[in-house]
Amino acid sequence: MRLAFVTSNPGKIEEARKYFEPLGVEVYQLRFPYPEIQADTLEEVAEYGVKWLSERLNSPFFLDDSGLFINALRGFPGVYSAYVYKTLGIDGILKLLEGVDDRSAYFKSVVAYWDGELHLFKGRVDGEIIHEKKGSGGFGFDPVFRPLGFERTFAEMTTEEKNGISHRGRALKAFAEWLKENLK
Ligand code: ITT
Repeated sequence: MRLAFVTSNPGKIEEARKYFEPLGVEVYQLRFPYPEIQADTLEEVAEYGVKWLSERLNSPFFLDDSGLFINALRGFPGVYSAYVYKTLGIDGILKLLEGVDDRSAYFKSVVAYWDGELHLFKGRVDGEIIHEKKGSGGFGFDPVFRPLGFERTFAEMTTEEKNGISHRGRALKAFAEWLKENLK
């Protein structure tokens, strides 16, 4: 089976490929820019994107909308994570957290699959924002995010390790289980 992943982010593609490969599912990147509306939740952003794409693509596809939610910043950057990553960057986030004791944060991912109907799969991972960047793997905010119970950041893990505990890995797991049940 082949699955089209609509994304501009090669990091997301790498993670989905590594996740699905052992299951015999090939993931390929479909570059088809879609509008990401300003909304309060990742679910709303994902749903709007899927509806928009479903009017333009003729076969099943999925997308992933995700974000980093920092508790001391009341959930910022959250739904604005992509924009904040491009503008403030990791250094900007570290600056905002200077002198802040509560470094707790979580990543959330909403994977939305369209096959004529919308199916949403979600995942979350809790952790903390460390004080300086560590590691060169992954993408985005990975070098400063250390998941709870681990000594290393996501950027210091292999893709498989990250997938085993990450927000996206969890959403992909729910998606894979659904596919297994529904594509018999
Ligand atoms: P597409 O929308 O084209 O898929 P994107 O990078 O713009 O790619 P999002 O709109 O979902 O993706 O933005 C999420 C941002 O949150 C992303 O750019 C990263 O900065 C950050 N992010 C999401 N998942 C992450 C992860 O697993 N590790 C590190 N940062 C992540």
